Amino acid sequence: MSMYDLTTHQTNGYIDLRSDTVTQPTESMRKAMYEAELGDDVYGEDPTVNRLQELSAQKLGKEAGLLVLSGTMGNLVCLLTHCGRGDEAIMGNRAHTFSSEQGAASGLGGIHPHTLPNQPDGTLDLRQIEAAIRGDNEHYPRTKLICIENTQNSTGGRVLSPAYMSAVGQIAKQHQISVHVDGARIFNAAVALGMDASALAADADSLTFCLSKGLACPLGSVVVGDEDFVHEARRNRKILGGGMRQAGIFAAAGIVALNEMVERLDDDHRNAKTLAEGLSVIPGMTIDPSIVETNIVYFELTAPKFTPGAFAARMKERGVLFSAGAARRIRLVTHYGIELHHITHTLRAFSQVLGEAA
Ligand code: TLP
Repeated sequence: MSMYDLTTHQTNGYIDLRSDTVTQPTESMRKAMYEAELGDDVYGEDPTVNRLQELSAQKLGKEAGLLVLSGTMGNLVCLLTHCGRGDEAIMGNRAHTFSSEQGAASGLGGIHPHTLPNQPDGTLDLRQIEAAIRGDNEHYPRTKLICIENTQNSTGGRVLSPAYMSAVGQIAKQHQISVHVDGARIFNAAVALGMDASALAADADSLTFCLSKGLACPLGSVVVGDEDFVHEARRNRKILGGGMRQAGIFAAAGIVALNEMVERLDDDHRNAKTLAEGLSVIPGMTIDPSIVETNIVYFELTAPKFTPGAFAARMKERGVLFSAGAARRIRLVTHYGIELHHITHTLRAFSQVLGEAA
């Protein structure tokens, strides 16, 4: 524990705003994991995995679910299921599937990404989507898929509305192609909108959501879709080495997460808003708090005295952790374990460090 005694749920002693992936499992998750009934899931015989998959499908309004190890694995399994080699998938130039998965879709699947610019609100322009869908011509790859990310991480955890999701679904239907939703944080979107996540998945052929972000599980994501899709996705999970045995040991935490950890995401959103509003009055950085809708806050470090790395190092000395590379646009993420008093401490530390720079 650091000299500040800052956090209740993290073991590193920092107010760790690097990501919601740093969350630790709750007491009831640990208990459920200890008590989980297990079987061999490659035989389909782990009752806890089966329960999590059914519960996930039910929450997202789909026929079936498939437990995978990570969001990256879930997205890749889905892309491989929708597309063959040389097929094209439309996605945002700031989508996680495009920028942060090592180009896995093309590297491992031969899938050709067709990127469109993410708008500041996280969406892809509907006319641009329509225009990007290829006609039948022997020169062209075949367009098979539209990938949408909700919430959209790198534009600031932006929430895509059910109306937008269904407009994308309509376009896909007209052109007989599919929609995949990278819903790593779909429950953040649902809670921000005050609706069931199923309303956001209604027009998706597949969706991946993460258990190991704001929902605080130690690992895991779930893919949902119809029975036939999940049957094929299961084959693709296996070829990627994702066939698991007594996986109920962590599926048990997933069940607790879906039952106990969704509604509290609202606390993370409120804390993110408070953080953004506090940051907006500190000289040396710029931020528009009005665009903070969920648990992700981006600000621009304008104080010329600091490189992002030097700034992060000074904040770390004051007990606050965030990632900083070369870019002056810096991300902070709120999550389980970050409470209002941590936000207050963080704002004070920002003021002090940037005050030195004035
Ligand atoms: N995001 C991580 C990093 O990879 C950037 C984070 O800290 O935000 N889709 C979205 C929208 C994501 O944000 C992430 C992870 C993933 C997929 C991949 O999930 P994992 O890390 O479980 O493979």
